[in-house]
Amino acid sequence: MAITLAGGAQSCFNHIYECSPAPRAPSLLLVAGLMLTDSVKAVVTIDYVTVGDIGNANDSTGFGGVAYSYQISKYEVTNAQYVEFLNVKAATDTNSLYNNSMNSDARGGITQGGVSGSFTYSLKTDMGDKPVNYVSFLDSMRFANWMHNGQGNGSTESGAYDMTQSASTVIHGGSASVWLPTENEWYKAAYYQPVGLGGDTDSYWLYPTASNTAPTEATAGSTGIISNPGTNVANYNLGADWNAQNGNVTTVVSAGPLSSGYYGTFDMGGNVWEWNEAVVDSARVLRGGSWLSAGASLRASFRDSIPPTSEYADVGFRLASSSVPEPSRVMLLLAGACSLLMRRRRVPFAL
Ligand SMILES: [Ca+2]
Ligand SMILES: [Ca+2]
Ligand SMILES: [Ca+2]
Repeated sequence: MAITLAGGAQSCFNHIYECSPAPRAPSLLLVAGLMLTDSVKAVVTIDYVTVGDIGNANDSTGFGGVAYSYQISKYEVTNAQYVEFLNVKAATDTNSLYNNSMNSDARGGITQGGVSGSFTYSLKTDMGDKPVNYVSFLDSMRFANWMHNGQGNGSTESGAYDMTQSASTVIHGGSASVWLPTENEWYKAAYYQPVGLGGDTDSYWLYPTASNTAPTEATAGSTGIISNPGTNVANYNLGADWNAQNGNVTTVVSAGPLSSGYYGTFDMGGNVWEWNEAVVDSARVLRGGSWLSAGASLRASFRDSIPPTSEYADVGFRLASSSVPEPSRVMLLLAGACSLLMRRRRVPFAL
């Protein structure tokens, strides 16, 4: 059910409040080197982590088992990354990749200038390294297609997803190189850690911060960087107040590495809910909770689902990708290719 907050943001989620642990003292100072650099690049670079531990069993919830190695993005897709997408693919925004609430809502991060046919998009102050929001499942699939197709003029309509199919059921094709995580891929990256490698007794944590204890609520400095980074911190439950908002998105790296999941992902609990490919009654599934959510929403036992066209201030996404070959294998392949090429060309010198 949609609710409207005093700040104008909307959410479709019921509040399930719970007690939070006492805030802890900050134990980590972020340095400038930790901040994302994507905002200054002309093209979008996604940082991925590899999720191995192939063939793990499901959690007691029935989720989390994945029989192959894959990559998942370390951070939620940011406004800086999405604005690059808009500037090349939404001069005429026939697919509604842009939502005016990205401008009108203080928690949105992107403005639109010009007229249809020559729209241009810019980042709002301090919003480049915040997760993009007001993006539907459709927008997220189109972003994945564009990434799959090498960005630039790459198509948004095919590649990972065939956009002529129903948004209520379409999933990525087998040849996709970039896609939205399946629910099991998302779940494993968020909650799994083998018991023999420091994980919980059943190898699944309750929260995506490698913990069974509800995270400390993040607080924010004046530019939206989490001001109490450290162990088991997440942006949820309206704790991150800045830019005159009661609860807001925060810089995606700023909870610090001590609050990441076992595989090194950030903000899988809180900041923004994240789309995954699962389907429930023609709706698409969200996981992880948001800046607005009570702690229960961050748990492994919690999932929500909303129509694929929904766009809210507390919903964004991250990407999955195929595993890259190990460096040693790449070198072997390159060496083999060079050797073959030299033989074919019969050249006596090195390439
Ligand atoms: Ca849209
Ligand atoms: Ca457990
Ligand atoms: Ca999140």
